[in-house]
Amino acid sequence: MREIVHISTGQCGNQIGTAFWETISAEHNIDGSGRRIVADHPAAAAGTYSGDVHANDKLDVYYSQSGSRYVPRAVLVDLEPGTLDNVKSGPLGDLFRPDNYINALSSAGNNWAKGYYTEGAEILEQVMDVVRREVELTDSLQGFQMTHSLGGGTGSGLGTLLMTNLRDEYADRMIASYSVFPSIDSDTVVEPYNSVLALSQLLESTNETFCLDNHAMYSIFQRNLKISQPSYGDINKLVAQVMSGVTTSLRYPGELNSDLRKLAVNLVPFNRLHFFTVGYAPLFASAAKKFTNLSVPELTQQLLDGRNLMAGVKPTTGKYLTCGAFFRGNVAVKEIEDEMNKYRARNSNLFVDFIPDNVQTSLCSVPPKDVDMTATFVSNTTAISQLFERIHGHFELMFKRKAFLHWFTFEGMDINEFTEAESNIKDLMSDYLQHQDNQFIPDEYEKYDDEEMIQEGYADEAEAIGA
Ligand SMILES: Nc1nc2c(ncn2[C@@H]2O[C@H](COP(=O)(O)OP(=O)(O)OP(=O)(O)O)[C@@H](O)[C@H]2O)c(=O)[nH]1
Ligand SMILES: [Mg+2]
Repeated sequence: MREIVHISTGQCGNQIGTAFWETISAEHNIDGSGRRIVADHPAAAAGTYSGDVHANDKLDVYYSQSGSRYVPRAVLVDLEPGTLDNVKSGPLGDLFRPDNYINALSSAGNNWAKGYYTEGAEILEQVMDVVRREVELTDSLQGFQMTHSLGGGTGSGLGTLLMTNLRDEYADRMIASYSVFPSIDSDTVVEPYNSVLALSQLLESTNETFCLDNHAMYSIFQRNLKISQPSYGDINKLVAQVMSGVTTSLRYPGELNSDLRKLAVNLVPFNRLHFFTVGYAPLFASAAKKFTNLSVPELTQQLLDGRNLMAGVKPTTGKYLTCGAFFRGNVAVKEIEDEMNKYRARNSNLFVDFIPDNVQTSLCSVPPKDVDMTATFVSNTTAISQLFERIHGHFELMFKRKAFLHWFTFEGMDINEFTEAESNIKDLMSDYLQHQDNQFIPDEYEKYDDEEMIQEGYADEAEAIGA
C-alpha cells in the first residue's frame, strides 16, 4: 500500500486538517470513533450506509487499522494547547490516536522565528518521534502532507522546520503542503514577513504546494455563495472539499495520478515551480441550488472561471504550464474530455506551447456526500506569481524601513535571512514570468544528473529516464 502521513500544524493547520478528516471520513463511511459504517452499524438503519460503492476504497492510504477501528495516519501539532483542546473535545476527538496530539504551552505569537528557531525547535524531536512511529506503521510510505498557514508563527515556522527535517530524513519520499496565504486585510501586520520566510523554505522542501489564499476564499463566499461574513468554519469546509477533490485519485482505485509522485510528475515541469492554484465546482449559494441543474458543460465552465480559484490571481493574464481537472460522479469520461479539449482549443493562448499535452482529465465514479457531481481543478499557472507579488509587496514596504524586525532578531535571526528569503521569492516570480513571456534561456538550465535528482527526491524519475 502507498500510505500518506498527514501533519496538521498550528491553529489554521489543525482547523483545516480536522475539516479534511471529517470530510473524507464521512466519504468513506467512517464514524467519529473510527468504526466503518457497514450494514450492521446503527447509522446504517438511519440511511447513512451507502453500501458496496465503498468496497474498493483505498482506506490504507490515510488510515491504519487497529482491531476494528480505522485510525487516521495523522499527527496534530501546535505550540499552544487551545486549538488541540477544541479538536479533542469536538466530534473527531476520539478518531485520532491520543499520542499523536503534541503541544507546548504558549504560541509562537505570530513570529516565524519562534516557530522555526526557538519555541518550535524545542518540540521538533518530540514531533519527529511521533512521525517516525507513524512511518513505521506503513508498508510503503509514499510521503507526507501538511496543512498549515503561512501568516502565523507555528504553522509557518515550525511547519516549515518540520518539512525541512522530513526532506532530510525521508529524502526520496514526497512532501505536499496545503498552505494558507494571509488575506490582504488580515489583523496581524507581520504576516507578510512570516509568509515570505516560510515560502522561501517551501521552495526547497515540498514537491507540491497547494496555495490557498484566504483573500480569494473570502471573495468566493461573498460573490458566489452570497455569505458576506464567512467564518473560518465556512472557509475550512470549502478547503476540505477542495482537499477531498485533490486526493480523490489517491483514495479510490484508478490509474491517473494514483499517488503523490504521479501527480507531481504530471504537474511539475520544473522542480521549483510546484505551487498550484486550485478551483472547485459547483459553487453556488444554497438559495440558488434548487434552480441549478448542472450539466457537464456548465460544471466545466464554472470550474475554469478564474473567480472560482482559491488564489487571488487572474489566470487569463498568465499561462498554464500544466493543469488537471478531476471530476467525480456519474458522468461519461468522453463528455468531460471533450469539454476540456474544447476549452484548450478555444484558449490555446493561455497554455504554454512547449508542453503539448498539458491538460489532464480524470473521473472517479463515487461522488462526495450530498452532491451528484463535482470537479476540482489543479493548475500550475504562471499567474501564481501575482499572489507572490502581493505578499512580497507588503513585505517590501515594511522591510525597507526595517519595521518590526527586532521581534525576529530577538529570537536570534540575522537580517540577511530576510534578504535571502526575499531574493528567493523574487527569483521564483521571475522563473514563472520567463515561461509566461517566452523568454526561456535554455543554457541557464542544465540537465539534471543522477545525483541531483536523487537528492531532490526524484529517485524514481531518475531511474525512469535513465539519468
Ligand atoms: N482559512 C483559515 N485561515 C485561518 C484559520 N485560522 C487562522 N487562519 C489564518 O492563519 C493566519 C494566522 O495563523 P495561525 O494558524 O492562527 O497561527 P499559528 O500557526 O497557530 O501560529 P501562532 O498562533 O503564531 O503560534 C492568519 O492569516 C489567519 O487568517 C482557519 O481556521 N482557516
Ligand atoms: Mg496559534
